[in-house]
Amino acid sequence: MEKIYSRTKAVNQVSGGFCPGCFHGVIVKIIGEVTEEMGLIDKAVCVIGVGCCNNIYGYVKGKVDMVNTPHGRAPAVATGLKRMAPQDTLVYTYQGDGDCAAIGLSEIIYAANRGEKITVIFVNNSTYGMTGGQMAPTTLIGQKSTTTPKGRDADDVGYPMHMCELLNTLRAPVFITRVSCDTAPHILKAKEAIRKGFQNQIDGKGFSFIEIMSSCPTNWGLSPVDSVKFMQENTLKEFPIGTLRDN
Ligand SMILES: Cc1ncc(C[n+]2csc(CCOP(=O)(O)OP(=O)(O)O)c2C)c(N)n1
Ligand code: SF4
Ligand SMILES: [Mg+2]
Repeated sequence: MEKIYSRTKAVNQVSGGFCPGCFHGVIVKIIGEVTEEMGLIDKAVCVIGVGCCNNIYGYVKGKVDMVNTPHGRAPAVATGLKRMAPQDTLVYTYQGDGDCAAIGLSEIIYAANRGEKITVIFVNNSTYGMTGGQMAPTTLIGQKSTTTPKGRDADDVGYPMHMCELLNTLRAPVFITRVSCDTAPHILKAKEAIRKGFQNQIDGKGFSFIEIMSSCPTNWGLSPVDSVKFMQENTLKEFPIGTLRDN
């Protein structure tokens, strides 16, 4: 599988893929920047989950190789790709919290436990954005969703799941970190975390997991500015940013 083309840009200059104020767009941009800055455009394969993360398609189409996977199965598909492709292929998944922490929980746990040499970019916006705002595993206690109209009640549906902490119980992962998009300095740190996750693959190290705290103004029913406030006053308290492991 040898690539015979050469490109200079990792992201198309298009608009309209995401709702106004949604951080998916920012995350796609910084992934593209890191891919370009590290000279990895011709080596990258983006393995896309199902959800609003699917909209990455329009941005990377024709720029970076990609595979669209069934809901939750991105780590399994990435495993096959990484094992079969030349060693220097950069395989990363782009997944939401519904995709990665609900329907795909088994895939992510076992890929991490096997220490697959892939990078997982996990966007936590505490909701099923694409399908209209149902409760996700990461929905906060008391947070309203279409399936918890009175707010999430732990007695009924349990507590928010912390994917970084869960994966940190396994031995194999080499890099587990939680970053955020709520401020410009945090976005720069998120970009550095993506760079580190990609560098780990170049260096032949194991599984890297980057959780990026995000928002969903549309389904939270808040303006973009109020969504950031909600993140700072609520989501980031439940999901504090920080690196749990860096081997
Ligand atoms: C097998 C299967 N079950 C359910 C769905 C419906 N579905 C599409 S996206 C989605 C949730 C996406 O939420 P998340 O992964 O958090 O992404 P977001 O849109 O919030 O970025 C669901 C349940 C589906 N496409 N396939
Ligand atoms: S529905 Fe939510 S997660 Fe999806 S693009 Fe709109 S704001 Fe972003
Ligand atoms: Mg989500």
